Amino acid sequence: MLSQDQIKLFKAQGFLVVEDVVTTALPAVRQEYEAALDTLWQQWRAAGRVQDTPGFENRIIAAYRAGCEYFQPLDISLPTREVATDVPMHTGPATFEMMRHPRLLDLVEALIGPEITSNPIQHVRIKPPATDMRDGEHRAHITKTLWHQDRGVTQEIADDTNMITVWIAVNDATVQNGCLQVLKGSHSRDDLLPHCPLPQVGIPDEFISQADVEPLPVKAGGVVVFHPMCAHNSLENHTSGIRWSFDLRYNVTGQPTGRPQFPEWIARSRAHPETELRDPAQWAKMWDETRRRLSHQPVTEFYRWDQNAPYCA
Ligand SMILES: O=C(O)CCC(=O)C(=O)O
Ligand SMILES: [Fe+2]
Repeated sequence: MLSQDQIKLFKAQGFLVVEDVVTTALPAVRQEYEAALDTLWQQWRAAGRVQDTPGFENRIIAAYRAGCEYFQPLDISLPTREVATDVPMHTGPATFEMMRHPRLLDLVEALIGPEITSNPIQHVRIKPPATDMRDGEHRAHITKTLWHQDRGVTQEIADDTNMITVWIAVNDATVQNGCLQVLKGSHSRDDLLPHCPLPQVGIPDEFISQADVEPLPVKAGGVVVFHPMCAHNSLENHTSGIRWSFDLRYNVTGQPTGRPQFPEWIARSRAHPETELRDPAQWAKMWDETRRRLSHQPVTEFYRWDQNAPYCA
């Protein structure tokens, strides 16, 4: 899947854009999401909150405008703070198949080796146009994402974990609609850059040298892969349509994921193939059990940053 030159480039720069990785998985994923949104839509329509609107993209934008919460029911993880007994999330089989797409796992194997765990820090991000954003909208799943390193938003317990992020473009990601940007050279630093915890965990601008910023457009089906120390953000969506991505993470099996309260599973094992999870129903069940367990537990805070640090003022 990756050439020796691509592997070398990833090691040298801490990120890599690879086109056409999960293209064949996307039609089924789109269909699954259309159906999931349709179920929500029927409820909102029955409650008089939205009008009749055809099309996934139009419905997402109309839902945001109407204040209908589409993010959590379509996300592929539970919230990290409060987990209510009935909090929804998406665990459809097409999405599971995308997460274990052979070309994607070949790419991951080329970078972290053949014993691969699917890390539960993972999200869908379906972003409406910036012109629709409400004042005070800071959620990184809905609006632009501030500069951060993924290691900086994970518990310290995973600081030595060999992990990569695989960011999947479901529609073409462009500078106009809010693609990712990376800070070149950031992955090889010894220490994390400072982050401030509010309103969205982020590295203050004074630590970002504009000359080192590189936007990373990628076509639908392509991915951006990056190292947990590679600082990145995303641009605002200045189009009239949505920007849709998934971000998945994979780590070497047996190492801490950074979110021990959430389920992990073996996506590939050359040594013990019988341990691989291949059943989407099992994946859904793991999350159902996690929801049940966490809804009875106190909330765990997981950021290491102090909002009273001088650079956060
Ligand atoms: O898509 C975005 O806006 C940000 C994604 C991100 O931070 C990540 O994939 O780690
Ligand atoms: Fe990130």
